Amino acid sequence: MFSREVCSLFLVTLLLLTVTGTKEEEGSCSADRAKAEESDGSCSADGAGKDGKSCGCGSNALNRDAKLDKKTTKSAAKNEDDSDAVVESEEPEDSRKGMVEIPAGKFRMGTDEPQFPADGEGPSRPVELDGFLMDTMEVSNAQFKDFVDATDYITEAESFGNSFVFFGMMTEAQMEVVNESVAAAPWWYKTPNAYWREPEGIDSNLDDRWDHPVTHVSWNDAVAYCKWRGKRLPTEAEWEYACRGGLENHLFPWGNKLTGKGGVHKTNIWQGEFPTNNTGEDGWMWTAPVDMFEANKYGLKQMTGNVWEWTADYWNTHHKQDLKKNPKGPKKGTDKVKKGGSFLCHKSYCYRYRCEARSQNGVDSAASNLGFRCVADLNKN
Ligand SMILES: [Ca+2]
Ligand SMILES: [Ca+2]
Repeated sequence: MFSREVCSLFLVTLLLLTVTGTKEEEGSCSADRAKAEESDGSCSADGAGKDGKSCGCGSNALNRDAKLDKKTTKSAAKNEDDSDAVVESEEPEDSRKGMVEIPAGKFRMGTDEPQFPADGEGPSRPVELDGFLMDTMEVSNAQFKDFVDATDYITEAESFGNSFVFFGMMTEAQMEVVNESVAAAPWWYKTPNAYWREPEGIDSNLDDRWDHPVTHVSWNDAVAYCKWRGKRLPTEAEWEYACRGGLENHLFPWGNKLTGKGGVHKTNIWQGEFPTNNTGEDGWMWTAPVDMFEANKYGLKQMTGNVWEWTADYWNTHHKQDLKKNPKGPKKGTDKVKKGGSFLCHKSYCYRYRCEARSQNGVDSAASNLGFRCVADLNKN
């Protein structure tokens, strides 16, 4: 069902015409960050690289107002669910299960060696944070089901009646009902009836994926879930600090080498040529269970890879270099910051499975590769 063989000849042809500029991925990179993986150029905040070509998986283009290759005439219903109306229903003590304490401290956020300067990865700047608790894993489908069962919450993808699905995940029957793709990233299909419980639309289910990360959740949905658990979304600073796991100026949560001894994979990303050849060498074609792969030194799993993770902060690409304490990002904005990259990220096309990497989506956006985890304040018992 979920294999690359589902791609029709037509689609592959379309994509090959669209996708240019991919290059071979190296199996690993130097332990020296300066000699570590090189990217093939900078990208703009909307994912466009040199010559205007997309240089990401295109998921930052998956906003509700995204330009589609065939204009939609269906207006989306507004989700009337107000996250403020979601009542905290769990005992905080129980909701703290599965969390670890991230110690207070100082770190350097961002980098002076940005791979994508237009994303606002730099400059490196000092940040001081209070300690907090963080979910060790991405929120799973089973955990989200508990929330929906208890609250009858309706996600925004359900209200809109569609979500963005990566074409390779769909069966031929599912692809037949789709007639709109994202102009800037044609491997993303606006798929009727796709939502967290039916991630590829019709005839899809979570039978073998209850322990995988929940997807097709908007920022508003994520906020509502965390609130119900008595938690909140992490700020971008908290997320990045936690991702680094106490290491300074390293690319990944575990260090600078992408893979371990013998080429052992450290996270779930894309091997092969994006977007048409997914070898699944790391063991997973699409999402992986949230407890897979090694934890970083703080005990956190899959901070990079598997699914992108929403943060609380509004998107902004200009950062001051003075010391900030518990920064919360810009006061206003439109898009929200997401961190960590996803199973669709490949070095040649979306080298964003790094702690300082960042991207953005609108608050009502949802997609196959976007999830979240929650944090909580230490002083809230
Ligand atoms: Ca993979
Ligand atoms: Ca992740």
